[in-house]
Amino acid sequence: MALLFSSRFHDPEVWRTALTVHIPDLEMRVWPDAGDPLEIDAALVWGPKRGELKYYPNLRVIISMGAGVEHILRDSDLPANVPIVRTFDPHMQGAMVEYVVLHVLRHHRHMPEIVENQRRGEWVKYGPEDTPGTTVGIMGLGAFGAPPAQALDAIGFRVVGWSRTDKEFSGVESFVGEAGLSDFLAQSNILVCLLPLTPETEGIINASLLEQLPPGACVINAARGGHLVEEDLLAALDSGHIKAATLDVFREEPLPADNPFWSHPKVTITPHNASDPHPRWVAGIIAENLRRAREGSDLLNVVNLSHGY
Ligand code: NDP
Ligand code: OXD
Repeated sequence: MALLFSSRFHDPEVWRTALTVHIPDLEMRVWPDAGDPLEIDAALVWGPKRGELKYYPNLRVIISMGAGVEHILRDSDLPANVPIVRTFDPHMQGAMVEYVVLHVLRHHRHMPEIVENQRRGEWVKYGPEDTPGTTVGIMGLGAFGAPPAQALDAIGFRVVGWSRTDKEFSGVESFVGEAGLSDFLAQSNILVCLLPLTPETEGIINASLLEQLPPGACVINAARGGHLVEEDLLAALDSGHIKAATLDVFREEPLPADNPFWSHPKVTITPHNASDPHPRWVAGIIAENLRRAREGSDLLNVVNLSHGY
């Protein structure tokens, strides 16, 4: 049986090398050269072409090349009854902790302004900052939201989290669903989005959400570009209600050269690299899911299709 590799964004040979360490006899076919469709029993994908995956009648598992799965679920023509699994590992979770802590601290310690002042040769003092009096609000307390929440608590910030179901993490106050959103937002001086992109969360960072944040709040989006209504953030930055933003993800990637975020003085752009799934890190978990799918045993990190993540 063979693994189908399908991504326009990843180098198949790098992934083949990493996977072969765990599966020495790996048979991997790179789309569109899938060979006999009957031989494909697993697919490792990022943004597969619409309808592509239903051409393999013996497919046992669809493996996302990363933690997000919206790039698979947007295909309305997926094969029925084939489980989808997400891919991440502790290295990736650690990288997200670094990214969120880095950008929270940059905003908290006024680094964008200090760097600008240095360019102008201006000595301007800020602070001292009240860290326990600063609340970081994390939207999404899953595999990538919970570890930064706990790291920020350890540094001394007040941390609140928002999720669909209640959470009990020490040092993180939990807010739940629609009913808890306004109270959560009203206290989030720095808002971090780590939600999956689903029909419920598409466009969630919009004018109505932004106006519920305290004046001078900062926004960090490390989830998906589809969470953000770009014009609404630009308006909130230009009015001064939102002080600054860090954006790792965009509706169109790479971010087009004429996008106003590139030159906006209050925006920091990173090129969707908060936490990349490095093949060497995640090959082990992918190999494990492939082995389980072939044996018919329980898979790891299975997507709940009714929740969409
Ligand atoms: P998980 O599925 O582990 O967690 C998702 C969290 O979001 C859960 O806490 C869930 O609540 C909450 N949630 C989902 N829908 C809603 C909703 N409608 N209302 C309130 N809360 C909701 O996801 P991960 O943490 O693994 O990943 C999150 C996203 O981060 C990924 O989908 C991906 O898009 C992005 N990502 C970005 C990376 C980057 O490099 N920029 C790297 C890795 C991930 P509950 O716990 O109650 O189910
Ligand atoms: C992911 C990502 O979903 O890197 O893993 O964005």
